[in-house]
Amino acid sequence: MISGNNYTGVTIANSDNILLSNNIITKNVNGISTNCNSLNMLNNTITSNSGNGATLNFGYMPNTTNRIYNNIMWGNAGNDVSIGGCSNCTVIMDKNDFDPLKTSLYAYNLLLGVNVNYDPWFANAKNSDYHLSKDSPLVDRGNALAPSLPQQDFEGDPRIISNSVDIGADEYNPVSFTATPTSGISPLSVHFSDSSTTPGAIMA
Ligand SMILES: [Ca+2]
Ligand SMILES: [Ca+2]
Repeated sequence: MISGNNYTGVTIANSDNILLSNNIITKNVNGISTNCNSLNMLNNTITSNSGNGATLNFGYMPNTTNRIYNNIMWGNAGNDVSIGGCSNCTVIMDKNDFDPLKTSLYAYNLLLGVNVNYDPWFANAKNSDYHLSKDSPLVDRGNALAPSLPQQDFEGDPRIISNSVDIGADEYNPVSFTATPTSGISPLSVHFSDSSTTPGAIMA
């Protein structure tokens, strides 16, 4: 998780062939800023930054392609996503979550697929828990055929669980859980039940 920076959480400058995936970039001033060629940006969660979310500038190298797939760029104070500098390149944006009223998208060849604008239903954003909730509209809404799709999500879950890949850094895993008792008398007794819809044993 990249959080709490006073200026920009992630800056990528003067580099090419970048793969940026499975990052949670939150509560910085600006989330991410690039100036590069051939960016593959997949399954990041960029939210709750007090400035802009993703400011993606691309270089002048001709005939390069930048691929922006399956990212949450939502809930930032400024623009969720801006694209510029692409005077001779292609930018593909598909299956991302952002507010179209908080964008600035200019590219020589901009290919917009099916992007969405949904509250991600994070588990507990106030406490920086950016797991997707069970009923999040972003579950299974990503593009599973995106080039360079990672094998795992940000915490090591398989990148595709259930019908398809989710949007954002987290793949919702119905059998994963976190238990953090804050009070009680030892020994604590905890009961688990399996609400998953796919076969498999619970390990506890
Ligand atoms: Ca899924
Ligand atoms: Ca997960």
